[in-house]
Amino acid sequence: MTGLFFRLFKITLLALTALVPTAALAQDVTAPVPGAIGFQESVTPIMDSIIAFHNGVLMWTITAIVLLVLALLLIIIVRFNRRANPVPAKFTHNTLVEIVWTVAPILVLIVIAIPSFGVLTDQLTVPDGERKYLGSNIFSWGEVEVPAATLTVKATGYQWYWGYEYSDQDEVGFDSILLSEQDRADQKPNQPRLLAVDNELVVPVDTTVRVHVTAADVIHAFAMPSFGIKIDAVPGRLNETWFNARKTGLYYGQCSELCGKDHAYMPIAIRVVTKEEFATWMDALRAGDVSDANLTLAAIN
Ligand SMILES: [Cu+2]
Repeated sequence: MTGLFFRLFKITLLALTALVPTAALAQDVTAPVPGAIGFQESVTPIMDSIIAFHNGVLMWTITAIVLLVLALLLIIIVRFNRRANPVPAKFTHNTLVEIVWTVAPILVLIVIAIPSFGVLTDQLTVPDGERKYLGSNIFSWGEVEVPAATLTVKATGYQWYWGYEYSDQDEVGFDSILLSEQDRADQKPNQPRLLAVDNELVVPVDTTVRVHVTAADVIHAFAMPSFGIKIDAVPGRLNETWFNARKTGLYYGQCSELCGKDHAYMPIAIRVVTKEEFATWMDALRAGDVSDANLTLAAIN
């Protein structure tokens, strides 16, 4: 009996910790870490709005629904058990209750949908220097100013790796392939398993980057949690999204479409560097190849 009580207590505790907003989590995490809950650190206005939406409207709504259902269950257990209510009522429906339980969920969906459409629109509208974005105050109806896109990157999903192309920089590009365990141990031993790649996508910090996403064979999806990006890569279609990262560093994402047998082996690694580093790197890429260009950056291992 005591064992069961403790098990129930532990489950309740776990459920409660899942409700706590994620601010207490370790910062500077740019890759998934074992045992973590919540989102990775945000470095873009879009991810700010996603986290604000999740920790605000969504969490309050879910908490209210859970508490309401819990209260209803407790009332039923206490007031309508066999001892307290020996003669059950015979009616089968109540018009008012039926209207309420149809209308209430619709209202809940509307409350969730309105701010989420704003966030979704922001994700898919590339900045022109004039439009304003929601940022961490999703009820501001547009406050964050983002400069127009000055760099275009095209990501192509292949079976099973990513190819990157700098569309407005002489269309230079390269492939980005998962490092084998041996290569990772040799070249980048401190980078996470199944996420480290040979060539990261390099972009400058504080720059609006337009991202074009497509695929060459099957459907993939380009997802970078810290940037708030997740968009399908569909053969024959060109999808568009954007980001503006405010912090240098190495960020990891993964293909997010079940695309085939090596779906789990096509990570996305984006390296955000200073504008000067990016200019040097880009000159070297234009003049030679990606290995030469990567030599201009500080080695990461
Ligand atoms: Cu894929």
